[in-house]
Amino acid sequence: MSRMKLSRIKLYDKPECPFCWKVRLALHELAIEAQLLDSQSPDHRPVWQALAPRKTVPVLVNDDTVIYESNVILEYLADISGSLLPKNPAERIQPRLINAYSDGVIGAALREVIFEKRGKPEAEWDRARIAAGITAFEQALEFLSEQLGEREFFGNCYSLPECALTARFGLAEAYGVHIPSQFANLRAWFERMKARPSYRATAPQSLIS
Ligand SMILES: N[C@@H](CCC(=O)N[C@@H](CS)C(=O)NCC(=O)O)C(=O)O
Repeated sequence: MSRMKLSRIKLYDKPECPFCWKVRLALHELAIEAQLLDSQSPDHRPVWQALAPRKTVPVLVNDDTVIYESNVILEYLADISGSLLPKNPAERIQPRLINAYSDGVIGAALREVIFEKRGKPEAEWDRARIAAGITAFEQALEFLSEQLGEREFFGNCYSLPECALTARFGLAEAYGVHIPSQFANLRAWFERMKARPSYRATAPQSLIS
């Protein structure tokens, strides 16, 4: 793939946000250069907030183009690069569906664990909430495991679900939630994703140091 020099692209970012991480993965995999701007810094916060109607990250800016939804960002990156989604419309469906499942189902389950543990001493954790989140996560993995089967990727190439689920599983692992051994195909898939240069290059520093 040719390396695109598009460093005028800016990404208003937050390292531990799974939606931001999936965009960082996409940028790295596509070799698109972007300036990562910390949305929480006093220099960038007012600009970011003015751009994002729901005050969420990520926000991608490319000249006059402003995109404040991670999935619209991914579709845009796929459009400008010609990669990240299969070419055939019928084959694009599966990666888009798994990406939506990652946001909606996997994300909702993990949120219970991460929001409960984050910034709290262990003694104050609501263990029932954490257990419910882990159960929901493991149930959701059954569908993903079936969908992946013995394939290398969820679609016919590295695409949206690889970005979305790598970020989700990476954060899960950091919060002590692991893929159970019965889902050997998902475990192997995640190990392959972690072995790609994009993983270390885009992971929040707090996860890899
Ligand atoms: N649907 C949005 C969701 C983005 C989102 O919820 N981002 C969270 C961080 S993970 C956020 O910005 N929360 C407000 C904040 O952190 O100030 C997207 O896909 O971009």
